[in-house]
Amino acid sequence: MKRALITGITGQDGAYLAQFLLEKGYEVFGLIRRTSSPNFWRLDYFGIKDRIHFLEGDLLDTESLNLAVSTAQPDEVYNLAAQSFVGTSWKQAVLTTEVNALGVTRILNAVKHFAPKAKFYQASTSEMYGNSHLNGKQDENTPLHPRSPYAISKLYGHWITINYRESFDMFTCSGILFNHESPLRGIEFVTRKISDGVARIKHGIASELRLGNLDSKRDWGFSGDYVQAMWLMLQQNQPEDFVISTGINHSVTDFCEAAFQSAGIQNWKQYVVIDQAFIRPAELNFLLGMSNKAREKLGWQPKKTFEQLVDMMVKTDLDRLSHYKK
Ligand code: NAP
Ligand code: F7E
Repeated sequence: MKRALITGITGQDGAYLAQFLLEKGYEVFGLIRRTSSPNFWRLDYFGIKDRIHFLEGDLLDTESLNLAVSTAQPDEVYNLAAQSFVGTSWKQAVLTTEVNALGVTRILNAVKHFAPKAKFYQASTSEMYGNSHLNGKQDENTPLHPRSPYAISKLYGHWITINYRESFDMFTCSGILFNHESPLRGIEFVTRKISDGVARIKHGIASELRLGNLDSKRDWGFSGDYVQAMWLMLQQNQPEDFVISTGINHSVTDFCEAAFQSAGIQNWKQYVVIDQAFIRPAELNFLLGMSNKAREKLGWQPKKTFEQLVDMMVKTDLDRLSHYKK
């Protein structure tokens, strides 16, 4: 039985990955932070909480990571933990950097010392590109030009992962994943904010949805498809970095339109209010990923379409809020 250690197991991708690895017969260890109230709603969604070995730890705390890695003795480590919200990264730039940049070095050191043969996955991001592109698209060779403290911290995580591969002969991979969503997405991200907001409007418990920049475009995929790519990267004989994306992008406007349509609401524009509070100090206007390398070498491709993803998110939020229905 293979053993996997997942940091960020209580997050969106952590829950999908844990479910996926358990189905594959892995023994799954999850790093969790000490919190004043439990945060297992995503693992409960899959009913898998009792099948995971939880280890207390924090990417800010070296000793706890050393202990977690030496206890789990993993074959594979998936470093998904992060301060992952771009908007917050301007307000908490130092914390974001401590967790997303130095945190990667801390866990890499723990792996190097306590499980040197383990394969390591780092959750890198399309945010590292900023507005940089080649012919309107981004792939593994596109220059990086991060435009937020989040993206800059992730750039460090990306390069330290590569550096440990080149310096210490460790099996480390960096997955450059474009936006991926699901009904388990955090409520502050625009897709879930929209699906939740649409459900509230449909049930008569809200009358408007306040958003920022409706013109920005993202290459949105489904988290359940993307965690499979993480696993595939670690099943290769040689460690490499891969872009994971759908190759199709949509604007925030498109997402709104599809979401209101899923709920059967006409004239959606009357419900959307532009609020300056959600406009970012620096924006990424356009992301569109080319995942040809992953499709060829990993045999990976996304299964869920944009329309299916939006519909799934809206229907789940309609169900979740149905008891509030007026
Ligand atoms: P998420 O839902 O925000 O989950 C983040 C996880 O990190 C949570 O489990 C959180 O724990 C944990 N965490 C935060 N700070 C920590 C710390 N100091 N020590 C230990 N754990 C900590 O994020 P996600 O969407 O699943 O994304 C997973 C990873 O992929 C992140 O690294 C993100 O930056 C990256 N990424 C995401 C996307 C995307 O579109 N989703 C795209 C590219 C890259 P709590 O539950 O205790 O808060
Ligand atoms: O914003 C615009 C916003 O916060 C998407 C993270 O998982 O993916 C995610 O980062 C777009 C931006 O995601 C609102 O300005 C408009 O252009 O959902 P988001 P993100 O910033 O793309 C990358 C790949 C990651 O790595 C990150 O961890 O939507 N937008 N109005 C809004 N965004 C939010 N959050 N709220 C709004 O009201």
